[in-house]
Amino acid sequence: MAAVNGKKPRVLSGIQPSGNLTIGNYLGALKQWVEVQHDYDCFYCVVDLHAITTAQDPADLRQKTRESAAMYIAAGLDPEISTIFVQSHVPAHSELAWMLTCMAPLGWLHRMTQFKDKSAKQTQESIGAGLLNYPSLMAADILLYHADLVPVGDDQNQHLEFTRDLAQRFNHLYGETFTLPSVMNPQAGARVMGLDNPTAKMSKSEAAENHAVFLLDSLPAARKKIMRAVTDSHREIRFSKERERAGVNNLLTIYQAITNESSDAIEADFADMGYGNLKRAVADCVASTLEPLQARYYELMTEAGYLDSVLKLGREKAGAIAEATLKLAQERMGFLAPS
Ligand code: AQP
Repeated sequence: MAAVNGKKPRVLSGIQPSGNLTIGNYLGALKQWVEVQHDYDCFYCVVDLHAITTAQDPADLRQKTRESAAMYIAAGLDPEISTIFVQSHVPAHSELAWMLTCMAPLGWLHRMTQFKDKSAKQTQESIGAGLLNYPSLMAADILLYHADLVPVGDDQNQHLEFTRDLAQRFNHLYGETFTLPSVMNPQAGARVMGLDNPTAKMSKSEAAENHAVFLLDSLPAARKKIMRAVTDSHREIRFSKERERAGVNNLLTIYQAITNESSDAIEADFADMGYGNLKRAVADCVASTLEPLQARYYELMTEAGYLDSVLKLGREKAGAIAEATLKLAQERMGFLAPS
């Protein structure tokens, strides 16, 4: 997408501070955020309001929010270029989310795969209404900034479609107000699967020990998890959509997302090699990604005041844009302006 009238197209995305970030979050989201930050006007938030759609311990939530923001910078986001902020610091997110919730048909919300998956893990009594309304909040995040592009893993594509549909509905009812955003998925790594179960998406809130490599895992621990990854009883190393070959496909995908090599080149490199070689190669490239990221992260966490100053600046920049959009949407919907 090219700049229009000298203005760079806008990007918005976020990650929930609902646990420790995984290489799935990195390869599906963070890595492309960093790659596009010079070409677009980028806004990246730590989406704490989304995190509370499942139960969170208050002290943990506060801590994970700071850690996630630090991880954004450690992964390569430059706060002088990208706007980094905490979602709850900009109240317009909650306010527009309510307005959109009131317009969101229940049928659309009930069709969301993430809601079905996450609610299936809870009892009917413990599912909060926020889990169902999650996509309306995500729509508010995106629409407040008139984002053109939303870089995410492909598990979020359905929510992006929902956002477009809701924006269209609003524009149709109340007049042209919101920009329709497009999804941006990485070419490789759009869905990293669990190392212990390669038919399920790798998730930060999944408890099983060998499920995910976390960005703050020690390098030996990360290596160990990859060496233990579930594979199959075949020998050939090639990309495959077959369910029973999902483990090897996942390792190749992680390798490709990090090295940016073509599928053909990777298959040629691993021809005549065994699964042990593949796992070692994946462990090496994951370790070389984690090492500098962790060094920067721990440095940042000791720089007193720096993170707070980044988040304060982010809140001011994001808040100004979000407030203006919210005001316009409120006017369009018929709210009486305060005198
Ligand atoms: N396994 C994955 N592969 C590729 N991308 C992924 N993302 C998440 N998991 C993978 C992308 O990371 C961004 C932030 O996701 P999120 O934290 O907002 O929510 P999520 O998609 O529900 O991520 P998790 O890790 O599974 O969190 P929990 O366990 O809390 O639900 C998004 O761009 C997402 O696509």
